[in-house]
Amino acid sequence: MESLERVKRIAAVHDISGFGKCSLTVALPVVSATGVECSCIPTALLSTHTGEFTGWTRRDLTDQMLPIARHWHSLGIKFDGIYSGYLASTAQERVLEEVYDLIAGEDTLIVCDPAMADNGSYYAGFGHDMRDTFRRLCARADVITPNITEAALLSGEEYRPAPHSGEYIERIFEGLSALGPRIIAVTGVHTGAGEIGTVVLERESARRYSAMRPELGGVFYGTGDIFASAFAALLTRGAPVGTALELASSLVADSIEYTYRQGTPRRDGVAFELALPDYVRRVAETFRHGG
Ligand code: PXL
Repeated sequence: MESLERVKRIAAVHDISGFGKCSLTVALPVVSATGVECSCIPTALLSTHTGEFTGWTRRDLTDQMLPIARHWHSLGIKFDGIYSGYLASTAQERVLEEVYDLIAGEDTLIVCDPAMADNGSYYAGFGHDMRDTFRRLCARADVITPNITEAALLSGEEYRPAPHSGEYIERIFEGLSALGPRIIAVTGVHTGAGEIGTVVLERESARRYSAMRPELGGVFYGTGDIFASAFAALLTRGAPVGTALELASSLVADSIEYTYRQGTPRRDGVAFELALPDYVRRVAETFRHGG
């Protein structure tokens, strides 16, 4: 019988927002749909995400994170990737570092999505101390996936809504490179020609990649999380950077298109469920041909 590829495993460290399709409610299905196992360490439990909702409930789960990681460590569970996102507080920086020490091996891919801001503003309750936390965490990561607001904050560049010139992006790449990650993916980049998408710098080869699609206008919540979840899982499974970028970007673009056609409220999240079957087919096709 043909030998089967070993299923890779990711530990996803994000909050769980019960409604609104972001963080773990996106990471779990998208990582799984990529053919990668998704274990999780929840950082906080909220009733909804904090964008455009008010009155959300929230419980900080800092005290659960290390006991979970210690238990996994005691069981000898190995992780091919650790993919983190929204943190409940800056105090979780130390905790995440300890999680790495407990469950990351030599070859574990560390992916950090510095989820703290969008459209020029910090998320509710966050400020520059969270930026400093993410600067340090990005230094420990192999891959980072900030949106353009987060990339500007982390690199020390001024935030610009749009358009984003090549020269502006290069300055951002330079600032983020100084933090140390090998692969930098900046989402929500507007070229100014009615297009929006993601630009990637692979530092070792100095190669730049870009995936742009026509812009539909406005904010679609959760798309950064969909991109980062797919990109993290594809790289963990072994896809080359350009392939991972194209596949993750198609999933985001298709999810946005379905949402646009459905006309559902933006804050409810995007209809990625409708885009997953095509994504799964493309992923299967990619890995049939060896990634
Ligand atoms: O999508 C990022 C995100 C994650 N978690 C929470 C959020 C947001 C964005 O607003 O509020 C709780």
